[in-house]
Amino acid sequence: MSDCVFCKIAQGEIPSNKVYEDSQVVAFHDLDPQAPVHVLLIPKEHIASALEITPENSVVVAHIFEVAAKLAGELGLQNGFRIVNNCGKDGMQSVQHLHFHLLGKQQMGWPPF
Ligand code: IU
Repeated sequence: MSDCVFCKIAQGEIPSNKVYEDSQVVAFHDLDPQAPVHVLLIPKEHIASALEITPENSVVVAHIFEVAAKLAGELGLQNGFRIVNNCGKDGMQSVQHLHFHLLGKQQMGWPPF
């Protein structure tokens, strides 16, 4: 999508601090980290939110979780981590391109609100 910031990051049109890239997925450090490790994983394909996941595009979601597990190992998150997807207004989604937050290197709390 032409006016989507994360599409532009995925295409390399906007610089980001990338930690992983393949033909389907890009992962980069969040500009405003909420934990010592805070990486965003996005599909290169524009999917607006978790509400737009379909049987046709859902394979990339499983791939994102595989990549997240690999990155968790590389980024020193052997003690655990959290993967978050914010969806829609109530979910506090601010960028309308599907993304998963990989957060770690600290003790998390629960519940998250
Ligand atoms: P959210 O789940 O939509 O609320 O998260 C969007 C995240 O994208 C948020 O943590 C921002 O700091 C982050 N981000 C970024 O890393 N780089 C950007 O250019 C923009 C947002 I716009």
